Amino acid sequence: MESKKQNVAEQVVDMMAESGVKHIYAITGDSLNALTDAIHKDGRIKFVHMRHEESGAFAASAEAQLTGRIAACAGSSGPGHVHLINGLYDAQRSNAPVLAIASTCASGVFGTEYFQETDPKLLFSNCSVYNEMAVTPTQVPHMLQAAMQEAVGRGGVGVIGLPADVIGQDAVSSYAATTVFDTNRLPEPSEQEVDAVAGLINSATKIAVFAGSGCKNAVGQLHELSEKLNAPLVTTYKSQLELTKGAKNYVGHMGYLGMWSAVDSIQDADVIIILGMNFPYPGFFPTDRKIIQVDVRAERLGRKCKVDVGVRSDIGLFLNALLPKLDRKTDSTFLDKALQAYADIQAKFEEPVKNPGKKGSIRPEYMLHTLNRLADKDAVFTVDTGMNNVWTSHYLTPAENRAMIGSFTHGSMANAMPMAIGAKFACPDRQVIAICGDGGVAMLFGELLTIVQYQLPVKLLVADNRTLSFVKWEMELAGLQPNETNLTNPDFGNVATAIGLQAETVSDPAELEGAMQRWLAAEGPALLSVVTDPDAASFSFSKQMMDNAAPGNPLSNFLPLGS
Ligand SMILES: Cc1ncc(C[n+]2csc(CCOP(=O)(O)OP(=O)(O)O)c2C)c(N)n1
Ligand SMILES: [Mg+2]
Repeated sequence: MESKKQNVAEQVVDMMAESGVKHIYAITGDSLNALTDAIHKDGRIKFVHMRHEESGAFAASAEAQLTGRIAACAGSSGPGHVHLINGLYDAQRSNAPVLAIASTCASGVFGTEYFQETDPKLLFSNCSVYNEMAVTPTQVPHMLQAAMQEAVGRGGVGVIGLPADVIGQDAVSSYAATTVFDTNRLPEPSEQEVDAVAGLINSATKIAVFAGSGCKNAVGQLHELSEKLNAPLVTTYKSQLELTKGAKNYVGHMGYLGMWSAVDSIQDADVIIILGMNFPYPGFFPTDRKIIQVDVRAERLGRKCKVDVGVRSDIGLFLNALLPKLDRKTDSTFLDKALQAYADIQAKFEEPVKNPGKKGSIRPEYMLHTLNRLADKDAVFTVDTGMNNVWTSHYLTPAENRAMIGSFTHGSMANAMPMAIGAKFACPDRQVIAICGDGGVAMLFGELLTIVQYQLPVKLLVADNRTLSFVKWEMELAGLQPNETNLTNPDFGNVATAIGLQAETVSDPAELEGAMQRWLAAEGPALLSVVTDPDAASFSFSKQMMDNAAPGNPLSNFLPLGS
């Protein structure tokens, strides 16, 4: 093997750039400094200097999810890379192809309780598809190629540990490919599998389709399927924007944030067709119906419910093969009932618009309804975990080409602002709106400074309800006192103004729309803090709970079970 003049850091940067990495979200330090230096000298990758490594991982996760390309983050020795972990869990559980570089202390002192010593292989073992430590320069190109290839090929996090003594050494050239191969060969179903599914469907009358993000490249066929079968189309919350534009048979999405029209469609169907989804709650599925599940990932088949026919296939290829074999259904009784239920729920969702709250307590439903009207048709929304998931789930609509990302499977707080950073770097021409909780925004507050430092024109909406409202509801519904859920907040508008953003706080519902227009029209980064009702809640996944909500305020201030 011949030695090149590159050092290991330069080789790593070269391989990353050749593989399509555009940004690395990180904080430099100690053993990472050589990499930072190499990135600047090379010039093809932008180093995005974050204020917390966790945010860097969230930002990379957002970029990877929006572009489908590999994105990168890095943390320095010990605490630097330890901070990556929560964001990496999110990326891994969102199947986002993310490369994480964990620089660490010199290999000669491993196992000696050296300053900042940690073991990245132990640390990242449960949130990665590939996780290795290179202790010689020879290993670096092999491991780096494998980390990126597995991240792209299996959809998840590839981690490579780079000790301080390795990163500055001469690189060793190798056979390892310098690019990542994203093959287009998607799994197809066999004819027998398609025939088995068609037979089951053709002999049934009440059919429901439950679709997740795996359908995003097959939206036309998905709609055709539900129309041909007069089947209610139910989605996951995560995929509600990407799958529902123009869908005639859409009846809402499933789960605790969803609508009972969707839940009942799944409960009452004789045959349920599940396509490309990883919905987390098994309790929503009946156990005595016929269930067909199709997924590109074989390991997902049968994981969430009792499946009768499981098929490993790309959804588009599967539906192309299946659709010609299906008889068109004529009876629409089951579908009509579901559509009516969905329309009734939508009518209730309109009520907060007529009653938008009072001074110091704006209804968050009204806030999201107004945002949905004013945001760009191709906006990217990032959503914090908490009550904002509820409101976005009810009020955001797809428009032309909107996208929504959040911590939908890992369920971490504080994801929206750092994800908006990654989203804006990934999609500079689109409006990027972070919908943040007051608890969420405070958790990774430092990223406000990152946004100012780069003058990154993201729009931050803070729902200042002075509580960890989602958890307050959790506790109240469980019959517990909602202790430790209060937040003493600053005026977020004033704080953001002091930091250098264009910012405003609005507490009068009559002023919300005007403030929102100013905020969205800002050229640079802008923050709008909205003083919202801490007691707003919605239980639309259950007809009974929705019907029993307080009169005149059907979605809010619902007195929970047992109180
Ligand atoms: C990192 C992390 N810590 C704690 C939780 C538990 N949790 C879920 S939602 C939530 C409250 C979020 O509060 P806030 O951001 O103010 O949103 P709100 O529900 O008030 O709209 C908490 C504490 C979590 N999901 N993630
Ligand atoms: Mg809150």
